[in-house]
This record gives sequence, structure tokens and C-alpha cells, in this order.
Amino acid sequence: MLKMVALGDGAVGKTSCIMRYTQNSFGESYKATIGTNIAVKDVEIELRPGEPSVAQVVLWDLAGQPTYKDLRSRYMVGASVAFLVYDVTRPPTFLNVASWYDNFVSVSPEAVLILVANKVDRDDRIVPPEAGEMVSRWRNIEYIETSAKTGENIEQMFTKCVETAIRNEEARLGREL
Ligand code: G3D
Ligand code: MG
Repeated sequence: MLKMVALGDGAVGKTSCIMRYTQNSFGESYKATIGTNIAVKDVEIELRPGEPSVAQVVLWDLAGQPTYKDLRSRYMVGASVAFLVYDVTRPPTFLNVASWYDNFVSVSPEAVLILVANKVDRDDRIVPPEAGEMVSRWRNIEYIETSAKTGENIEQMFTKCVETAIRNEEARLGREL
């Protein structure tokens, strides 16, 4: 069982990614107002070729935009993996990636984080792929481009999160033995 948290500024598409992934829907009336929403999903994974297994993932989606660092941090505690989303049509959401990243790493230094450029279906994209690739190389994290609207790469993004998180936990346990 893995705890996965959604990070990133307001309206970048965190909830939409989760809805697309867990219910294959987009733009439905589900709108979070206050608090934390939790979804559970069984994910089929193949850590090594020919060795399929199932991981139970608990997805945490923090509603609203808490400005209290304290609340954000409490939400992140115990996470094995985070996906950090920005909106490719809104550069400020990309610039804030650094602060989300630092916040998460300070709370969960052993966890895995994946960087997600969302809304790539839109033709008014401003943040280029190179920007995400730069952060990916700089921080040594995975980078993926998604659209919750079309579903592009959504499944791949979550599967990558889970597999990377499990590999990371295995490596950590290995070091502790
Ligand atoms: P959040 O959970 O990060 O706050 P939401 O963001 O999932 O609530 O999405 C915010 C808005 O962006 C929603 O529009 C949603 O439909 C839209 N959106 C999310 N992902 C995508 C995407 O991949 N492509 C496009 N084109 N739009 C997306 P509204 O109009 O409901 O505010
Ligand atoms: Mg939301």
C-alpha cells in the first residue's frame, strides 16, 4: 500500500488527473471545496519482466490552496510518492514548482517525486518541454507531459509513480538490511 499525494498550484489539473485515472472522466461536477479527498486504486504493475503484481495506492488530493505551510506539510507526511503538476499555459505555476519541490523534500526526503506538465492539449501552451526537462535533469526526477482532458499519458504517469515508488522502497529496505 502506497500513499501518493497531488502537489501543485490551484487549477493546474490535479483533481482532473485523478478523476481521469480513477473514473476515466473529465469535467464532471466533482469539485472539491474544502479538505482532503482520498481515492483508492489497485494498480497492476510489473517491476520485473514476467512478474506482475498489484499495488494498492491511496491517492490524496488536497482541495483549495492552503497557504499555511503547516497544513501542506502535514498532508505530505508519510507519502511514498508525489506527482507535482503545473499548467503549461500558465508560467507562474511552473515557477512555483521549486517551492513545492523543496517543501515536499523537506517533509519526505526518502520519497519519490514526478514532475507533470499538464494541459498539453491546449494550443495556447507557453511553457516549453525544455523547461520541464531542465528541472528533471537538475533534480534527477522523472518528467512527463499529460492531458487530463484527452487522457494522454495519464495512465502512464500514475503507473510510473507507483513503479518508481516501489523500486525506491525496495532499494531503501535493501540498504537497511
Ligand atoms: P486542481 O485540482 O489542480 O485545482 P482541476 O485543478 O483539476 O480542478 O482543474 C482546473 C481546471 O483546468 C478545470 O477547468 C479543468 O477542467 C481544467 N483542466 C484540467 N486538466 C486539463 C487538461 O489536461 N486540459 C485542459 N484543456 N483543461 C484541463 P474549469 O473550467 O472547470 O475550472
Ligand atoms: Mg483540485
